[in-house]
Amino acid sequence: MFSFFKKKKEVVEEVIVENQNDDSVSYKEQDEIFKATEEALNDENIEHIEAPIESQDANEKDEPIEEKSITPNSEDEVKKGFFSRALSKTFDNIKSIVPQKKEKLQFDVIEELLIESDMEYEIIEKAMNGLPEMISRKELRHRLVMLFEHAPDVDLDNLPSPFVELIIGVNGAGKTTTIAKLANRYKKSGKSVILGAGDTFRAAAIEQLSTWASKIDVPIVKTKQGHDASAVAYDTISSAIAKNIDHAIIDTAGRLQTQTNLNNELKKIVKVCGKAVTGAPHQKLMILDGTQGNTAIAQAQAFNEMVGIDGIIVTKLDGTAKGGALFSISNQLELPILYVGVGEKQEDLIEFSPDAFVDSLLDNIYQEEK
Ligand SMILES: Nc1nc2c(ncn2[C@@H]2O[C@H](COP(=O)(O)OP(=O)(O)O)[C@@H](O)[C@H]2O)c(=O)[nH]1
Ligand SMILES: [Mg+2]
Repeated sequence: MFSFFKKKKEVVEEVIVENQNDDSVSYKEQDEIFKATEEALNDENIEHIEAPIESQDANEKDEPIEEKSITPNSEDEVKKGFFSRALSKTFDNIKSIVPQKKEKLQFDVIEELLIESDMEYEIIEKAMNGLPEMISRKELRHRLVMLFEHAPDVDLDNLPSPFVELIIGVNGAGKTTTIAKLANRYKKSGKSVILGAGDTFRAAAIEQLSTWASKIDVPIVKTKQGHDASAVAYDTISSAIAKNIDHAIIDTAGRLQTQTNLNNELKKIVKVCGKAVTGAPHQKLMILDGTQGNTAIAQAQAFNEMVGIDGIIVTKLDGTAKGGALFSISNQLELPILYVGVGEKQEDLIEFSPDAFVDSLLDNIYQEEK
């Protein structure tokens, strides 16, 4: 027990040293939270773990929903339908360039429609290099799908429990809404979920996530505005362990006073997650606003340099004609796009599939292949 205590003490000290520039955190409180957590763990009375932090009780695990027996093909058809509805603005734009579906399309026409959909010119050149003057659907499809070569490196059928996801991105990108969508999705598939209100920078952010938590009916760990976000992350994970919860999803602030401040806070959260459970956060997900097209890439690069991103979720694709930015986002960042957000409701999240996305795009300009 002594060695455990000593180990935990080191955690607190390390955190304090690393965070000495961050004046928004009360060390005394942070220390109290860690001490309480430590005691709770030592007592093996884990129910006390959330004592310093206001939280709701975990719900009983939902009965797992029976898996639908759909073949991969029909699943792709369903996804294709989702993409064509959700990306209607992008596709309408493309259709205005190719009003009549064709068997083969001219090189220049394809180039133009990809530019129009906000795909970066460098990537268009790369994708189309060596293609003939008249391009068939098959030829173009192959090149476009290739742009999404970066597959997620998690084994979805074999996730650690709790599976910890840290949600990262600038303010307004759609982080909090996406957390609600993910939570809803996991819950619907029979998994249990806990949320961590780690955007402690704004009171409204904590409120917003709490509202979603009660709407979706999942527990949440939260603290007051200005308090330590990494303590929230730690307690969320500890609570997930104690209550055997499958998914812990942790929100973060999108902007602090300075970039250094944000950088330090994110690094600290990541480190503290790893102290709560080895290997956490298992995924650091970057949320990008799809209406920003390629400008979102620079943001993602900055965050990637700060903490290393594992996957991307692009939001607000329902409101934009810039859906082609998905190609550039994945290709330039060398990261997989895991989901896309297509509305403000909890159901408006589609699992991203390069095949279904490219096919639904090509359906708008090419005749069916014989
Ligand atoms: N149309 C649309 N709006 C979205 C989507 N995702 C988020 N939003 C809206 O974007 C705004 C900012 O979202 P929020 O989750 O608060 O962003 P955060 O600051 O990154 O946490 C809210 O009004 C959301 O309803 C989406 O996929 N489509
Ligand atoms: Mg938010």
